[in-house]
Amino acid sequence: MRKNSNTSLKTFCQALKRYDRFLLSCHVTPEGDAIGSMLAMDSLLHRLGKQTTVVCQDEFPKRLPCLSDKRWKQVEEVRKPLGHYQALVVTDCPTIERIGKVRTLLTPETVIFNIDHHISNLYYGHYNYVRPEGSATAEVVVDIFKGLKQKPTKEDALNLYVGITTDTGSFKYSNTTVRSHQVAAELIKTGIDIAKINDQLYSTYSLNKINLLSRLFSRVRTTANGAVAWVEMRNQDLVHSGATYEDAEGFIDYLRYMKEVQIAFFMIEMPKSKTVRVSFRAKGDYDVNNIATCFDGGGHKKASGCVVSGSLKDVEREILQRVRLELKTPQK
Ligand SMILES: [Mn+2]
Repeated sequence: MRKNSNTSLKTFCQALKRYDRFLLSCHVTPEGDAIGSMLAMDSLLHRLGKQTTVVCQDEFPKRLPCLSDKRWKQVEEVRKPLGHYQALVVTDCPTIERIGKVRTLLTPETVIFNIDHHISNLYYGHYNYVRPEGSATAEVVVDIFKGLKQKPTKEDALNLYVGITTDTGSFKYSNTTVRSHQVAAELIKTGIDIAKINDQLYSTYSLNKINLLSRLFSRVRTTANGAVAWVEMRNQDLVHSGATYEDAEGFIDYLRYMKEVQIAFFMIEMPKSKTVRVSFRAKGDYDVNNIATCFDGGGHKKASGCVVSGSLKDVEREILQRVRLELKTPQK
């Protein structure tokens, strides 16, 4: 029976203890918070004597060399018969669709544990522990460690710290709270090397990436006296710069760094599918979760995304229209 609402920490932790064979997964195109949270949950369940398998639709991202890929499996590599796994732990996914092809490993009997911090979460689990006030899912996972009376090891701390620091933009975004810092402080006490972690996370650019960025920078557009900024990435940009899709990750933050900008969006032309992936950032009172939701996407107030079908030109027009509406009526 699905609950469609939050489960108390106690009930959530007790329920975790009842099962023995777990799959753990996170969203497609996984990033620091999704992976760090999932790996920490894997370690926690392992310590409680559970059998666990970590599985994701996509490859382990190359840009996270500070995290370990040794537990990582893709769907084709999971050889156990269907129904072998009793439960699935999902981290950082507002909807179950976000795990992509991992859904093919589930049966109607699979018990779903949903751990997340997205405000747009649909409470799709049999057990849901969703804390939108958490800066990162990793912060929510720390509660679960406490609920099960376990302390993060140094490796768990590394995984969780990466989740928090990447989701808070190195503790700069408005989702950063006193608690994010407190949790980070606890994690740092295990002896993790944060200078090294930060270098591994951010000092990673290739010349190809720099060339891609220079193409994108040269085309940034603004409207509404600079309150809205946007740019599109075309397949051609990758061909000419030799860069990859991963190299474009985080580009939207540069738009956010512009002084007058209140709402920024970044459109990526997807190969062959005639769809455009759009990410949004907001400052001040503006809410881009609202905007993404209009296009069947979602996320957070200050950071969200969606996939829209159509040509870059059409999508740009539709998005700009909706962005202008938000600019007129900011959500408090
Ligand atoms: Mn997250």
